[in-house]
Amino acid sequence: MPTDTNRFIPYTPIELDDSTRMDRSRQLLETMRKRRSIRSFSAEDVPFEIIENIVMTAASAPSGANKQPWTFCVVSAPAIKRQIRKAAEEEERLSYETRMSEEWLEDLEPFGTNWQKPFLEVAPYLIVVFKKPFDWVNGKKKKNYYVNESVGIATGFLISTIHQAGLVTLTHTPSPMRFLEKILERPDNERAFLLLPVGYPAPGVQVPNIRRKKKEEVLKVYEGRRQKSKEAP
Ligand code: IYR
Repeated sequence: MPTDTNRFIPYTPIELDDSTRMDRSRQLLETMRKRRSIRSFSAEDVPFEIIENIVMTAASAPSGANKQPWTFCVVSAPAIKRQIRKAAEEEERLSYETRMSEEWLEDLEPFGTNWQKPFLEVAPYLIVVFKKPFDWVNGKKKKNYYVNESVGIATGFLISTIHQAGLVTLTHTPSPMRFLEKILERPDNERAFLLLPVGYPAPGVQVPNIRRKKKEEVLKVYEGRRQKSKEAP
C-alpha cells in the first residue's frame, strides 16, 4: 500500500435541509424540462467567459479511472465555422440523399431537418467535443476506459449547463465526422464525438411539437424502504 497521506482527502458535501433539497429538485426539474434543442440561432455574440465556464463544468464530469478522455474545441473564427459548415453539409447531403433509410427519414420528419446547416455559421460558438480513446504518455499509447460513457456524461453536463446559463444548443451529429479532426488539426488520439452550436435562439424561433415520455413509462420503482412521508408523525 502507498503510504502517502494525500491519497484520500476530506469530501465537503453540499449542506442542505430536506425541504431545501425538495425545493431545489423541483426547481431543477422545472428548469430542465424547459430545455429544447434549437436549430435557429441569433448571430449575437456571447461573452467568452460564459462559454469557458460551461466547458469547465463539462470537464468536471466523472470519467473512467479519472482519465478525463476529452477535449472541447471552441470555434468562433468565421473562416473555420465556414469550413465546418461546408464539410458538414457535404456529408449531410450524402446522408439525406443516399445513406439514411426511408424509416429514418420518416422518423426525422417531425423535426423538419435537412442537409442544410446554416446554424454552423450563424451561432457565435461551435463547441466540438472530441473523445480520446488513448493518451500518449512518454511516447507510449495508454488506453482510456469507458470512453463513450465518460464523454457522453461530460456532454450531458455541457448541455445541461448551456441551458441553465440561459443559452441554447443542438446536439449535432454530422456523420461521418472525421472532417472535424482534419479541420481543427487534432492529434491522432482524438476522435470527433459531437458538435454543439451555442448561442441565443433566433427571435421567435419555434420548436417541434413533441412530448416527453410520462413518469410511468420511464420510472420503475422497486420499493424496499418506506418513503419519508409528509404525513408521518
Ligand atoms: N445528422 C443528421 C440527421 C439527424 C439524425 C438524427 I437520429 C436526429 O435526431 C436529427 C438529425 C442531421 O443533423 O440533420
